[in-house]
Amino acid sequence: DHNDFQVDLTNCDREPIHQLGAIQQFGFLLAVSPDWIVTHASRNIQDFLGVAFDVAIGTALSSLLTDKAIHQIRNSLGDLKTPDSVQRLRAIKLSDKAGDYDVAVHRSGENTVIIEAEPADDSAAHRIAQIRAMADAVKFSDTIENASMAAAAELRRYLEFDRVMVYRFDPDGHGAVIAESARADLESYLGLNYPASDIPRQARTLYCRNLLRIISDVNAEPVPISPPQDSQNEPLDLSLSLLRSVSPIHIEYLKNIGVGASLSISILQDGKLWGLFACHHMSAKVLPQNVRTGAELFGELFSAVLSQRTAEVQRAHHQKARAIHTKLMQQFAGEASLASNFHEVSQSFQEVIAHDGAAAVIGDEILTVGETPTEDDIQRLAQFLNAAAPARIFATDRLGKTHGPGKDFAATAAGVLALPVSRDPRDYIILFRKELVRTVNWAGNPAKPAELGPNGVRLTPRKSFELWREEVRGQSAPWTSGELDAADAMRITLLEVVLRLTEAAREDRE
Ligand code: BLA
Repeated sequence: DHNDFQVDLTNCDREPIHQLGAIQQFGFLLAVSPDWIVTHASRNIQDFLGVAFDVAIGTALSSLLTDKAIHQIRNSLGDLKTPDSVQRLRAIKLSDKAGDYDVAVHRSGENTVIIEAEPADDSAAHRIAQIRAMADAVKFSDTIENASMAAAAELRRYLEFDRVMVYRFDPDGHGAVIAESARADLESYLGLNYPASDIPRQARTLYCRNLLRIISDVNAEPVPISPPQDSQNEPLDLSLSLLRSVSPIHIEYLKNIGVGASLSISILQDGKLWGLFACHHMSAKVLPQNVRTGAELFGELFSAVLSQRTAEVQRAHHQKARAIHTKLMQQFAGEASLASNFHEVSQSFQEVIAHDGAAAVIGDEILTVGETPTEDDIQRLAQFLNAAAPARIFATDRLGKTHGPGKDFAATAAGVLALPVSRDPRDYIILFRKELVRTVNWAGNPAKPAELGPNGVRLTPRKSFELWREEVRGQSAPWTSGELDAADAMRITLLEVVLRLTEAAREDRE
């Protein structure tokens, strides 16, 4: 039974956080079937609609809401563009007994429509005007770092929150605070790293579908939804819900760091979660629907600017790689072999892909420039590449992890980018990057994301974001995706060149 799931630190990734069977208290929820019968209600609907939840369940929606309201809700369903769309209605009168409500409507599965409502709040409508200037601040920033800093500052002013951070994920799921704007008396989190377990996988998946997550009061009691299950014995799927209640572990986490309300806005790149605007308020805070919508739009704009900047960098890289292609073709115009030209080739590479040393493995011959491992080490590396890499480029910033002997020469060559430049036998051009010993500042020891909690059985997330320094060894600067693209283009160029040279050599023999 889903509702009996006991979350602890070993099963965080499996907690069904979209099916907790409860909502936050700042609104109410109704679920209806295709024939507009109320199948579920949050237990607090009495406070809003003047009808007890157990009376409402099983009755027609029209016994709770006015025909006009139902008409508006039904129409909004027709406007849903994708299965994950949510429609928002501003200030509608739901019943004769109550005032105006801001409403969110979406489908949950085939047979359920979820209606969430909160008292209409127009008090911050003037803030929407700020969004124009916020957009400009981001659009006219030259780098991703500056755009992030500008965005954090602008968003904090707009939300009137105590702290806004840009939290960026790395490929391992760990993350770092790359920009921050915070109330002057708060300790800064800028530059701190956090383990992947702080935001479990299923939460990250949800944030790709539902771009704004609000937790309005960490001290509020969740409001149960009744009944806990539907006719298929399943709890309601609240993936796209605005009011979705929160895992007790995450609530503890927020309390531990003194946060009263939190808001996260997803930053997506190519449909994947690149990062979050992580926003904290030190006391409880409910944000009106129109302010949330503005913030969500701003997040989408930021994502678009990010894509644009990334594309610009890639384009510049691509142009450089094409220029090198032409140059390489010229270098090999005559009869010259790869071996006799290796020095020039490695210089051409240096212009697009910075490296500390390079080697060419051509048959039994090994040529090197700059700082490289020994010939024996390179020979063994080539054997490893023959087995490990198919006919594509191979890149790692921590060779020792996949190729054991690499550990011994990590200081000179922790990073390896290898390009196969012939079919059979395998010849390679290999670029090396030396180890870059760096210090990562973690918020607490990442290997120990928790301590034993007061109740013994359950663990609580660590109490402190206190600085914990880790020295990272055996790693080089990473090969960027632009560099990898360029390397692949150059591999193809060289493959052509080498084929042509082989061809020419054969003709000479004949
Ligand atoms: C969710 N964890 C989150 C979220 C953030 C963080 C931003 C999104 C929800 C929100 O806005 O509050 C983590 N918050 C951070 C980090 C910083 C920050 C890293 O401000 C850095 C400055 N959390 C744990 C452990 C578990 C866990 C050990 O630390 C599990 C055992 C769970 N975190 C957890 C869960 C959610 C979460 C379940 C999802 C909450 C939800 O959306 O329902």
